[in-house]
Amino acid sequence: AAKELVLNVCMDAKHHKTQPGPEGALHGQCAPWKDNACCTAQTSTEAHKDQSYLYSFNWHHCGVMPEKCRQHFIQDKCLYECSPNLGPWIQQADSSWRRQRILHVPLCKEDCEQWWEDCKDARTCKENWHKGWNWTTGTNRCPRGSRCRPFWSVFPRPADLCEKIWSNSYKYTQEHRG
Ligand code: FOL
Repeated sequence: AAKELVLNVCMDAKHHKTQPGPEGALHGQCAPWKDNACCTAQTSTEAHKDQSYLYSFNWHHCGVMPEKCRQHFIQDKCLYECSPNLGPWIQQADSSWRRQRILHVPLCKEDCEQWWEDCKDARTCKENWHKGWNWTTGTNRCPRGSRCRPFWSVFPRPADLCEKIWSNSYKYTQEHRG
């Protein structure tokens, strides 16, 4: 049936397994996915590192990201790398580093608002973190002409943060948790 085609699948992206399966143990905030995951244990460990090999991405490009904010980015990485339940939102991506992406995954209102609240005083120079960085040193640095500003200024509303930062991977919704 049609639903079996989108349930319990992994996207064809940079670090995902070809099919979901049990992992025994996953690191830290990725542990909830251990019984059925699209990430390996190694990827789950990397998801917690500041400068992991996953994308060589530097969260601290405008000074140190506060710990409470960092935890939301780790959680995002765990969901993105490990979830076997993103099938309905998988799309083809015309990108050099992945064949598929997620688009408009609904995010509970409270999850998006807590992410924004805990990051509002962190700083960044870009609204879309997927594109336009200066990678000449091997990690992302702010491009010429951009300025480090607080998240509340770059992303005035919670929906701006959740939707824009990863090119509409998420959609802010009025749905509640649970
Ligand atoms: N989390 C979620 N929820 N969705 C995602 O799509 C997602 N993607 C990443 C991490 N967490 C995510 C991957 N992040 C580049 C930058 C960020 C990144 C992966 C790759 C990068 O290399 N950017 C280049 C352009 C590369 C290209 O498009 O060819 C740049 O110009 O900065």
